[in-house]
Amino acid sequence: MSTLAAGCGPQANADAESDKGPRPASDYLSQPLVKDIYTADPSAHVWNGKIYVYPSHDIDGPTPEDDLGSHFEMRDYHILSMDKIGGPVTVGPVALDVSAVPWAEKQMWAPDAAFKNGTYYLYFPAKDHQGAFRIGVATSKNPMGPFKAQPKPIDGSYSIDPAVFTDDDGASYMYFGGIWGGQLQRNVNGSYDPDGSKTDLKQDDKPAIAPRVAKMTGDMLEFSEKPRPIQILDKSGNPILGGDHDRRFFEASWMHKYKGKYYFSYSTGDTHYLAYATGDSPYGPFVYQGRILEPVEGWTTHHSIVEWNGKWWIFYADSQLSGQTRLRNVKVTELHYNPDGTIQTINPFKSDSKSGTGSH
Ligand code: FUB
Repeated sequence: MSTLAAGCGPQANADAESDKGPRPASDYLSQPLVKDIYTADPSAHVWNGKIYVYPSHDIDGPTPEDDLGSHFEMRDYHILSMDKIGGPVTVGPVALDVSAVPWAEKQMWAPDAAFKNGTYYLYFPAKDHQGAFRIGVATSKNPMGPFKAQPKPIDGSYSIDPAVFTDDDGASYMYFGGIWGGQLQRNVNGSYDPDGSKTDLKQDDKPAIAPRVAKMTGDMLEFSEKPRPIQILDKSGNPILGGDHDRRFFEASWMHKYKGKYYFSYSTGDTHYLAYATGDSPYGPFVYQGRILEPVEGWTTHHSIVEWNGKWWIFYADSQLSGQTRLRNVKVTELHYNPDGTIQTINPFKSDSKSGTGSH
């Protein structure tokens, strides 16, 4: 996750823009939800008619940028809430700090949350004291926290970016994983390989490293099964290959259901797209359909999709406020489906109008 590695995409775009000066605020499709703190990786949920957003809390740390995302040095979480989209946004107090998580050392990356039987669950990745990303869970009776962390990470968890989806039958599933700094490539053989020289498997002609899914136990605190790889196929039924950087999974899983179909969406990382694939089961396989969001300003792109007030919304992030990859701000805009269930591609800038078909 580095601007250093990106030869194209938003950073190249941002560099070109800097020659002309910064973009005017009016050119961004939507404006930052909050300006008091830097936020990214927004996981949105609607509980009791109110919208809660569980973001990463970006801070300006001292570590230089690298391909492993070492410059994302987040230490805590603050929850955002709003009564309606477009209304005032409340920034909650610290909901969980890394110092209160016995197993975690640093880098509290993209979280998600769930609700069941009167308890809210905050799922979060962090590096343990050996430098391995694991996924933890913390609980609260209040959606804004504070959350109390379980003493150990979820058994069998690894890598980053948990997204927990609850199906109509009440079963919950965690989708997770991320390559490069997210370490998925260090976990493909069943145990953590500390070799930090790997960013991905570098097997361009083989199926790309797959994101993972695992069903949760009834108490939402553990996996009830070993995480399984998720197949993302092209329309001919062939797996998307590792070399297909425009379409292969990189990080930032999200799952939502629309008209009975399962929509698995994700970031393509170094090509900076949010893409999606659809299927008939929460386990997949999923068939690649196209792009949801074109590259934003900043290196990363990460999102959630939620229904509120009869419309569908995508929460995402860019670097509008700071101009820096490590200091991001979350945003929201409406998502539109075509009659055949495909999603209309969104362009995050008004001056570039080639959005609307979802046909990439
Ligand atoms: O915010 C840190 C990491 O950057 C997230 O976990 C990734 O999804 C990317 O947004």
